[in-house]
Amino acid sequence: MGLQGQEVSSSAILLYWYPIFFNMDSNIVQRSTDNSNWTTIAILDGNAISYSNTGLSLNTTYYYRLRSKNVISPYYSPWSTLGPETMLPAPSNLSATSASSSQINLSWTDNSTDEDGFAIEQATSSSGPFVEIFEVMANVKTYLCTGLSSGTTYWFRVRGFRNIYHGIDYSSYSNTTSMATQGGGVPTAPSNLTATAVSRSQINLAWNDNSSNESGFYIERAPSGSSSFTQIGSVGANVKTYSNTGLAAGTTYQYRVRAYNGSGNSGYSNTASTATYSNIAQGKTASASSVQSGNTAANGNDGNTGTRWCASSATMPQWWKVDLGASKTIGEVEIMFQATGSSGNCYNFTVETSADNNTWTTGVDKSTNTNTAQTQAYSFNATARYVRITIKKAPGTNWASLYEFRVFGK
Ligand SMILES: [Ca+2]
Ligand SMILES: [Ca+2]
Ligand SMILES: [Ca+2]
Repeated sequence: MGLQGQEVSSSAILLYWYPIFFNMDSNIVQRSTDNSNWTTIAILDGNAISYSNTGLSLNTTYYYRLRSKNVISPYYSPWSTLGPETMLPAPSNLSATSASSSQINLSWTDNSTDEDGFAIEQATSSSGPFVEIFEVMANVKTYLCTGLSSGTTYWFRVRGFRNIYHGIDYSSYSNTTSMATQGGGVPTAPSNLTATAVSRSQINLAWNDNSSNESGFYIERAPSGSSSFTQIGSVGANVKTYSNTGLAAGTTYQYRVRAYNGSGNSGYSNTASTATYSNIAQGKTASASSVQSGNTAANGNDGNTGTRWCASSATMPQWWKVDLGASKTIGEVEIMFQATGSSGNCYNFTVETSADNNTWTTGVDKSTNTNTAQTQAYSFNATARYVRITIKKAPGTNWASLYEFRVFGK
């Protein structure tokens, strides 16, 4: 029945076939990576004529086969086979430079060894539509895009292709990049920059895009109290947000952005600053359902990883609670337990928050926890004054106990 396949990305293949046997009850699709051991990946309706197999890996060879089944006889058609199939890696690192008022130069990294060429697509908006403007030969890694309009932003993406008997295999797309042609002057400066902390290590930026001819925006950062800004990243044209990650906890950062194009840079936006979340639980009033002599509730948030709170017996559940002193924005908790678990033998717990020490909302439910690590961090969003952990089970014969309970927020 002529099983065919077209790779539609670097991880998906569209299988299709022409039915020879009609009035069959089902189509059985099998896959192999050695052309010897087969696994059924789909049982389709007898009238099916295609199947999309996704989640495929690069550097793996795939074989496919298909047969139809009629349950009454029962009768199986002969196998129709396809393969070997190897997926085409996507090109990467697509970048663009503005060469003149009518030309943008593209370059990319060629990651494939058996492509027949690369197809270049262009759009005049970040959301497309992208239109193929040219195909270059195999191993070509540049394209000079000419005949463009002056002072105009264009978006580009590239994908590899391979000519096959019945059509064309395609890789996934490269990154999309934007660039403006020269002319039309420098862009208008962005405005209304805001900086919002969302965790102990991340601040999100947002701004107003006031220009129609930018190639993109540069993001700059300076430490608190400093005027020495350095560029930390860039985004494409019409992008109005940026997430700065990998930051230090409880630290204030300043930001400013500006637009750029082939004619130069815009002025700067306003400067916006904020602090990442810090541990707002340390040293605050703590209490617990029970306390073993010497291992007080206060030990659970004293900032010392050598002291711990422990319940007074093996009885479960046991809770430990901190009063943050006022309503706070909470984004994450981190618990350093007394013990490390083993497979199927770890702390089971919930973390709840409350505004009034009476009504509680679950932020983290690890009642059936599988994380055996001694220190575990969980993100959730809440506005609350009280945070409580209820330990329902501890590894082995351990009692409910923790060295440190940290709450990241502000
Ligand atoms: Ca190549
Ligand atoms: Ca814009
Ligand atoms: Ca401690």
